[in-house]
Amino acid sequence: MAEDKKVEKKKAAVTKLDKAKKAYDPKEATICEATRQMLEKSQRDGVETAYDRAFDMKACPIGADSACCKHCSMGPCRLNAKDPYGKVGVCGATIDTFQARNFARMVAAGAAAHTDHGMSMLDVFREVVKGEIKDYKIKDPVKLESVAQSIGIETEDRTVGEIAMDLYEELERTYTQVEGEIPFMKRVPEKTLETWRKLGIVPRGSMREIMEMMHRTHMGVDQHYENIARQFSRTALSDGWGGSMVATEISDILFGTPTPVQADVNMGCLKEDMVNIIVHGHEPNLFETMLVSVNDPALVESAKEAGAKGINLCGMCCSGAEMLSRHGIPHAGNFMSTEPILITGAVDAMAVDVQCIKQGLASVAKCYGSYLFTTNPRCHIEGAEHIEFVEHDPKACTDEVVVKAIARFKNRTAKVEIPNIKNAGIHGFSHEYIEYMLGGTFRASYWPLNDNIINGRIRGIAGVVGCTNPRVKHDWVHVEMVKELIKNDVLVLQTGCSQISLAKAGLLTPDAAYMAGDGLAEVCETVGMPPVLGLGSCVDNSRILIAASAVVKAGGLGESIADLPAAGAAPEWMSEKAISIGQYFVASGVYTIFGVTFPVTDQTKFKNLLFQGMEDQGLGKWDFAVDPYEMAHKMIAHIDKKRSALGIDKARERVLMSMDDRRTLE
Ligand code: NFS
Repeated sequence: MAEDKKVEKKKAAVTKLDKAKKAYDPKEATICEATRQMLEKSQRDGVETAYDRAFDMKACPIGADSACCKHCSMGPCRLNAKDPYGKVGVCGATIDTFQARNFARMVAAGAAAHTDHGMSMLDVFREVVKGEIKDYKIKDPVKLESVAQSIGIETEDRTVGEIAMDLYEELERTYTQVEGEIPFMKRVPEKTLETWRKLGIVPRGSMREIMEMMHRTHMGVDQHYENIARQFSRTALSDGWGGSMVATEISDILFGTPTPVQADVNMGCLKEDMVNIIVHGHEPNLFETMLVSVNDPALVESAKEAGAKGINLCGMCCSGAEMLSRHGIPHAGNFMSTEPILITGAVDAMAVDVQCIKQGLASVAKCYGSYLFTTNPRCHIEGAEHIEFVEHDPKACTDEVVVKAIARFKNRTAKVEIPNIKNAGIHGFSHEYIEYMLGGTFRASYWPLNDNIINGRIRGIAGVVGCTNPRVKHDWVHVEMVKELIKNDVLVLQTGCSQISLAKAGLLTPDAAYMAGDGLAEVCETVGMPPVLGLGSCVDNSRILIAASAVVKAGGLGESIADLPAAGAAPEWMSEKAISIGQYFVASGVYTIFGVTFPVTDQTKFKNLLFQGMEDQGLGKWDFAVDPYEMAHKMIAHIDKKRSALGIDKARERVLMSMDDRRTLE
């Protein structure tokens, strides 16, 4: 009885607190006008989103500094970040062991997500090649050949089926191999690979690396932060040059290699008078089949019978970014817009697969009578209906989603309010297309890019990628940082949610060249390209690695990726996948800066290893800043440092272009 009273009292306190609490200001939470409108509506409707929860819940300061350990039940142990060496855990573990183990497990989880996604794609590929799956086929045999050749598979006088089977078997080693180097190591510049061999971080197979990482971070195993770091570099490399790269390459072979396509982004892509279906997640197969279902004449007819003008399909997050790149399918918004879009009341069904799916979607969907369907056996959500997507009969799932969406359209009760905002842009810059765009059909090459970097019209290259995060103003950090970079003649390559932030800000159009510095603007105008190139989803960061290798190979900019005037950033990151990506960029030789927060304690040996020691070993290095302009200028300073090491810093001083210069551009 006394217990009951206590609970009642506590409940009352919570309610009182809820009533008294001040809400956050949507204008301060996002620069995305559509998201802002929907957040204001959510406040009017009394519907809670991640923005409310981030406002209510302060991040745990001990966890934020990575100064806690819960790897055994003698703890959880907490150290004092203000006095990091003043105390150790019950087992004697130091702050450096704590941080290295925590960081390593983030890398392992992120790498597992990407590599498991890649493995799913490889499963589909195998079944297609064996003729067991008939709904997909090899759409890009040219890419099949070039990927096969890149890892030493004979292609001459052989059938597509023969090459494909060999490629499958070879790429399976990316996961299952226990000794030796994974196949895509053949794509790594020789000098970069030499550094990895010297450090003992060349990945064997991702399953082995992830397993060993989990073992070594178990209580009482690896307790030297430098040794742990070697294994997390190796694990991350098995993601970037392994699992993620397989995901990208196999998706291109099965569904087509992207070429530039104009497409719209933002919530204005929803249509009030149509059945709206959103696909949100990461594996392109669900989305590809959904595209078939929404075009099925019988289903379209049934939508019309329900009073709709037709069926409207939009993407969100990363599989959305892939469909945007491959087919020009409209994209409705990035990670921090997935709850707000449901607040429009216009979403008849949202089908999700894996990764970055907030559990909170289920309750928001319920508030507006929208369907939320999980489809992947790896991801069920309490409160969401599960319709399993089976690759051997994929249309069964997507047809059912469409049928239910039509029923919801017919019985819509929620008031529909769609922000009337759409932004056009050019997406779909694969590595292959960039090479072609710069060099032309007969001499496809990265040399024109290198030449423009050497002569200083382009100061350097930045990869700006990653999530959005309610701890910072949504989209703002991405947009301001990228604007600052292009203003300073840095060509920006983008993937994932970051690409959508910039597309919404209108920077993925050739017209945006006016925002670039004179040198970069000249190149963009001559080639007809935007100053910001969208390469696709997060696994497509592997395209950036391939492009970096091609730049090294084209010559004149050093011998390894670490020599390039290049930098990477994830200004609004939130996921463990982002940490894995950051680490494989760093291990590949790239200076990489993150925003929001960084999971380390200041003044520790581990932080020093990440922020300086790795560079001393011939790799790249980590950095951190919250302010977008500071981030951009730190990247530029690094690019300039590399330019001066290459002896091309003088070239920038005479960047003014003569008529002759312009002719060489063409
Ligand atoms: Ni990348 Fe894609 Fe977006 Fe972040 Fe999530 S969708 S894999 S993790 S939030 S960029």
